[in-house]
Amino acid sequence: MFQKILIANRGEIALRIIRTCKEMGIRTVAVYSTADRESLHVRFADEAVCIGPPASKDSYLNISKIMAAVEITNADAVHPGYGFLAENAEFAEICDSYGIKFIGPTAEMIRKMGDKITAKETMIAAEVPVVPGSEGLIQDVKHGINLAKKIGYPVILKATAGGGGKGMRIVWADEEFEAAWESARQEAEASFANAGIYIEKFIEEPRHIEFQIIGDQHGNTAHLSERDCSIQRRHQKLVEESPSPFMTDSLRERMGNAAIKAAKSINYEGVGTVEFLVDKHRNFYFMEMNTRIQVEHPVTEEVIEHDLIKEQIKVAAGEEISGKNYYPQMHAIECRINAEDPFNDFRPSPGKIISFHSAKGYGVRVDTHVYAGYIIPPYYDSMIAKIICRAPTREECILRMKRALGEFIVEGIKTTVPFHRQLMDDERFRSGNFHTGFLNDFSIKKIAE
Ligand code: MV4
Repeated sequence: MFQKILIANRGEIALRIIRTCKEMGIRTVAVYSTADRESLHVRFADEAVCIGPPASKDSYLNISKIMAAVEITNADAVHPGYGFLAENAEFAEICDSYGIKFIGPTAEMIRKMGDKITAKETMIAAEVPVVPGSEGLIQDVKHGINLAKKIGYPVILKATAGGGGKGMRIVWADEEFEAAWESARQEAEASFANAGIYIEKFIEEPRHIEFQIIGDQHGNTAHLSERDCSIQRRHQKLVEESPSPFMTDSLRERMGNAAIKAAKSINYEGVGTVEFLVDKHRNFYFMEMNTRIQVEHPVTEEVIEHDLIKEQIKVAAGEEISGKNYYPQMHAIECRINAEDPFNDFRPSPGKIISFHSAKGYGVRVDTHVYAGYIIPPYYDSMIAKIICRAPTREECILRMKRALGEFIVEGIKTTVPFHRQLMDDERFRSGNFHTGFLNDFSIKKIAE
């Protein structure tokens, strides 16, 4: 087992990793920018190293500074968390060349899944269902229009270097194709320095259902069931839950097998997530694979009763897993609390937290790095807490979440708590009958909260 892990991240995930390391008897090193001097991850780690000024590119994204921190503290492994360098193949490679274990898959696996066309080709070869569409990139407008005709409108254009909605365009007819293609290319080039675009049939009103998977270094792979992440706004997830209200035993069996096939096709090592689109007929299609621990991993932890960070560290250290799948024993819902104003288009609301009262009590978990007096810096993402509730049924879980949201009090900044309170009361949410377009129709009522 590792002696000392450096956590190349900040915020709640850095704390989350430190907690598990402590329980495993592993020493921890925090790194921090000058904006994060007062952060809890700095206080709770055994050692802390300042790696530069606030801008991410000069600190949390700066590979040389992180490697310097690894060297001076003698860490033998790096946990990248999510975001920042978590899916940076070059970083994984550099760790490897220094003899430092990158807690995650190999650089090659990250690269294969990072390029969406390569990922899709890999899935086709592994016989994992993918959305019908072009094999390879669109060469020019004429080629694209021909493909669109063959696939049948509506189609969706996607950036091969993308993910998360950037460089995506829906096209409904020939006449719209050229303008959509030009703007998708420009956006992809500007965002990823890669203008490659591919085309797929546009699946209307899909659900986003993802499978948590785990693979060890001995060839064993298992799935840990699904999370439904259909409640999103501009490709930012706001609520996740497990099991999916849309799931059936037979669909879970089929999707779980597909997720395992996807992971096995690249001999996947570590924890990862296979994302699927699911249409109203319960057809499912591989969308992408995330080669990191995700924000919403606690939802799975609560329903299968395992610490995923611990499992991740164990497989990184070479331990073998049983290879058996895990099924939800409970219902769990996570609400992401962001420092944003839900009454003003979710505008960021950084600043000082004057008072803070967390939600507590039976079946409630809050993962957060904030406290009364903490100043939320404007440089990083706006998530300040995750409230995770669990209960035997979805109905009880929603009631518990309402109760927890009612006692979660933050003063000094705006948060998304009022949005979640209204969502938990929404008939359509409560019915479980929603898809990824749900929040386009949902409008928050202006009330004094
Ligand atoms: C799609 C799709 C419909 N059809 N692909 C959004 C982010 C990126 N990961 C892929 N996305 C989508 N791909 C086809 N062929 C609809 C979406 C999509 C979406 C997917 C999951 C969650 C929320 C979404 C919101 C809008 C569009």
